[in-house]
Parts: sequence; C-alpha cells; structure tokens
Amino acid sequence: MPTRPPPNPTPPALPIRSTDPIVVLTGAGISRESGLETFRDPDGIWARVRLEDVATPEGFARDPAQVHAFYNARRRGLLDPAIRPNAAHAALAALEGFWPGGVLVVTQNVDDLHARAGSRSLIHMHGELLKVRCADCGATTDGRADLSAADACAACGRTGGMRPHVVWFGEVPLELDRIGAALADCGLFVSIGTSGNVWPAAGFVREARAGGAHTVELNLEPSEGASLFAERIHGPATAVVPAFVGRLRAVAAEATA
Ligand code: BJW
Repeated sequence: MPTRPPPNPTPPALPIRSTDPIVVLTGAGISRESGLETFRDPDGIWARVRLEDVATPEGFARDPAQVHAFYNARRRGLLDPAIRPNAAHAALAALEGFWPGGVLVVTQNVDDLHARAGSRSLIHMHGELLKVRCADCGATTDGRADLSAADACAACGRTGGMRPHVVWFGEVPLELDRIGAALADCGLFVSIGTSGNVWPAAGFVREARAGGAHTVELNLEPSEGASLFAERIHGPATAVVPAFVGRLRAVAAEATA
C-alpha cells in the first residue's frame, strides 16, 4: 500500500547561511490584501484600461489628460487612510532588521507600502506614485496632489512636461546596475506577488540562479516563470510571507545559538 505524505510536512531546511545576502522582488500581489489592485488578475487594472493608453510614453503624448486622470485617481486611492501596509510588508521589514547578511527589497510597485512598513533597503524599479518628474529637465520631486498638463516644473519653469515618476512600457527601469550586482551576489532570491509577465524583472530569477542563489516563489498561484524557482509556495501573501520569514528567523537564530 502506498504511504501518504504527512498532512503538514515540515518545510525542507533552507540551503542558505545567515551571512548570505537576500534579494526580494515584489509585485502587485503583495499589496492586494492592503486594498490595492493588481494588473493582470481578472479584476485587475488592465481589465478596465488599455495599458497602451495609460502606461506608455506614446499614450501620454497622445492624451496627457487621460494619463493624468488615471494616475491622479490611483494616487488618491493610495493616500486613502484605509490603505495600509499588511502583514507581508511588515514581515519583510522585520527581516531586514534581523538578517545578518543584509536584505534588498526590489519592488515593481509604485505604492509606498514597503517604506511605510519600515523597509529601508528598497529600490522602486518602476518608480513611485508619490513622486513627479519633469520630462523636460528631469527634476524629480515629491508630489501628492493631482497633476495636470497646466502644471509648471518648479525647477525649470516649463509647463506640459510634468508627469508621474513611474516607468512606462518602453522606458528603462530604475537602478538596474545596482539590482544586477545584488542578484549576482545574493544567496537567496525570493519573488513575491508578481505574475512574471514584465521584463526585465521576469528575468531576475535566472540572474540569481546563475550566481548560485536558492530561489523561492511566494505567490497566490504559479507565475509565468514558476518552474524556474527551486521552491514554490502558493497562497495569499499575508499568510505565506510571514511564514517564510519565520523560517529565515530560525536560520538566523540557529547561527547565533
Ligand atoms: C497575489 C495576491 C495575494 C494576487 N497574495 N499574490 C517582448 C518580450 C519580452 C519583453 C518585451 C517584449 N515587448 C516589450 C518588452 C519589454 C516590456 C515588457 O516586459 N513587456 C511585456 C508585457 C511583454 N518591458 C518594458 O518595457 C520595461 N522596460 C524595458 O524593458 O526597458 C528596456 C531595457 C531593459 C533593461 C535594460 C535595458 C533596456 C518597462 C516595464 C514597465 C512596467 N510598468 C508597469 C506600470 C508602472 C506604473 C503603474 O503602476 O502604473 O509596472 S506595468 C505593470 O506591470 C506595473 C507592474 O510593476 C508590472 C508587473 O506587474 P505585477 O506586479 O507582476 O502584477 P500582476 O498583476 O501582473 O501580477 C500580480 C500577481 O500577484 C499575480 O500572479 C497574482 O496571482 C498574484 N496575487 N493577489 C499573493 N493576495
């Protein structure tokens, strides 16, 4: 008679040392339980607006008012007091506090929930919703108010060029050199709440593997590139991320025992 696996198998020991640097990539799924929308889920943003219209430089050139209206609404949504970091953001901030090898969170999200939860080693590779940039002179400033084509840049004085500080399709994501160096050097790469549809982030797992890192996917369901990960854990971020960080806490505690 075949033997059944135990109902709650103990997860395998993580093949890492507490001195190994960790890189965490996050996507919209980590903020879903905070009340923010994802992009590609059936109820996601791309089900109600065309990305070509609102998330490309060509869309902005064609109809700046439509793009401003889209981002003004999302900015207001993010500033709603009901939108707060959740247990997954908090667990990653705690990880940074106890992990001896260092932790870099690279987020594709334009929300500020990682920073609000307390993550400090953080790269917003697709920009930030609460910043604005002048397309004419490049000046970037904090911005919480609605933006319009009539706004003037505080640095150069020109109007018409003020835009959200987000990375649209066809634009180069931010801090790729720093991210590439961290991926080459890390001992653990964890991808959380991202569908793996958008490049170059979708290729980070391969870069981390090439450097010898253990790779883990934490997502509601298998992503596009799920088979590339050595370990895959599926469930809501507020459950699976704190549980995984608990395993890392045990690794760190064992090293100091
Ligand atoms: C949960 C959950 C819960 C739900 N718990 N999980 C052909 C082939 C290859 C590449 C290209 C190509 N044609 C063009 C490209 C390049 C292009 C690209 O990738 N296109 C693809 C669509 C094919 N990429 C670019 O243009 C990028 N730039 C670039 O490549 O520059 C060239 C270059 C690169 C490198 C060096 C030199 C030059 C720029 C990409 C910019 C993306 N911008 C956006 C908008 C940002 C602003 C905004 O927010 O409005 O970024 S698009 C959107 O997608 C946003 C996201 O950051 C990004 C990723 O989405 P994410 O986070 O994965 O969300 P979803 O919705 O897709 O997935 C959510 C997941 O969560 C799902 O799996 C759910 O199951 C899960 N989930 N609830 C846990 N509770």
